[in-house]
Amino acid sequence: MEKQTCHLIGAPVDCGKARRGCVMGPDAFRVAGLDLALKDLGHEVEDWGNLTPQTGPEVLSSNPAVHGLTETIGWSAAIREAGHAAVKKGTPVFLGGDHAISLGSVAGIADYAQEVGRPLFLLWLDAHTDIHTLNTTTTGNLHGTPVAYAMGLDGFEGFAPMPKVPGAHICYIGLRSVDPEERKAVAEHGPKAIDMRYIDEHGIAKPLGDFLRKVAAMNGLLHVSLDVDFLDPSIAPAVGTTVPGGATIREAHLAMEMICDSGLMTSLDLVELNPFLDDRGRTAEVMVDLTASLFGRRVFDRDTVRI
Ligand code: 4U7
Ligand code: MN
Ligand code: MN
Ligand code: MN
Repeated sequence: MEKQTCHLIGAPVDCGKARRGCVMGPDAFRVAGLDLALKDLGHEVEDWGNLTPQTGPEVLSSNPAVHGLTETIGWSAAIREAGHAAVKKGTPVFLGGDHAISLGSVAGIADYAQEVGRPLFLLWLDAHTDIHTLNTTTTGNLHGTPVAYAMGLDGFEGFAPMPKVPGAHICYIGLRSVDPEERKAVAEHGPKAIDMRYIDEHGIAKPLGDFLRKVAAMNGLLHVSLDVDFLDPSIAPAVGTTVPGGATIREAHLAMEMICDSGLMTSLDLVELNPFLDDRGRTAEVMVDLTASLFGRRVFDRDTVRI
C-alpha cells in the first residue's frame, strides 16, 4: 500500500443513544496505540485531537422518542467541516463516538466528492442497517439514522442538506438486527444488504469483492464505516448494542485486507466503541489491529514470500 497521511479526528459523540461511554472512544483508540500501529506501517499520522460540537438554536422533532437532536446537529456540523478539510489533505480516520458521528463524517466526504466530481460509495460494516429517519425510529436513538440521512430521505429537518449517496452505492455487510421499518427502506432504496446468513453460506470475500470492483469501475471514493457490533461480541464486547452471531476475527481481517488491497478506501469511521464496557482494553485492541490490516499490515508480503 502507498504511504498515506492519516488524519485522526476525535469525535467523542455520546448523544446518539441512551447508554453512555462512547465519549471515551477516541482516547481508548489512542491508548490502544492506533497512531503507532499506523506509523509502524510507514504512514504519516496527524492527530487533530477531539472536536467539540457547534452550537445552534434548539431543534425539536415531531417524534417524541427522538432525543439529543440539537446536540447531534451541532456535532454533525463540526465533524462535517473537519472531515471535508481532512480529506483534501489525506485519509480521514474518524474516531467515535457513537455512530451518529457518521451524520457528519459522510456529509463532509460527500461535499468533497461533489467538488471533485466523483461518486461516493459507502461500505457499512454493522449488525444494523442504521437507516431510520427521525420519523421511523422507535428508540429515538440517532446512531440508528446516518444511512437514511446520507441517502437524502425525508425527516432530517434541522440537519443541513447534504449531497445524496444513492442506495445503489451502499453496501452493508454483517447484518443481523433490522427493524421492520428499516427492512422496508432497504427494499425500497436498494442498498446491497449482506446479512450473516449470506456470509455463513458463501463467505465474505465474494460480496465484498463484487462491491469493490463496482467502486473501482466507477472511479469512486470509498468511505468505510466500521461499527464495533459488526464483530461477534465474544471478540468485541465493548459495545452497547451487542448482537450475537457477528463476524469472526478472520472474517473481519479478511474484509480489511481485501479493502486494503483494492487501494480504494479514502476515509474511515471507527465507531460505537464503549470503553466503559471493555475487558482490559481488548475490544479497542481488536479495532486497532483491524485498522492496521486496513492500512497494510500483513503476515507475509506476497511480493517476497511464495504462498
Ligand atoms: B448502531 C435500533 F431498535 N435499530 O434504531 C435502533 F434495534 O449504530 C438499533 O448500528 C440501532 O449501533 C443501532 O435503535 C445503531 C434498535
Ligand atoms: Mn450497529
Ligand atoms: Mn451502526
Ligand atoms: Mn451500536
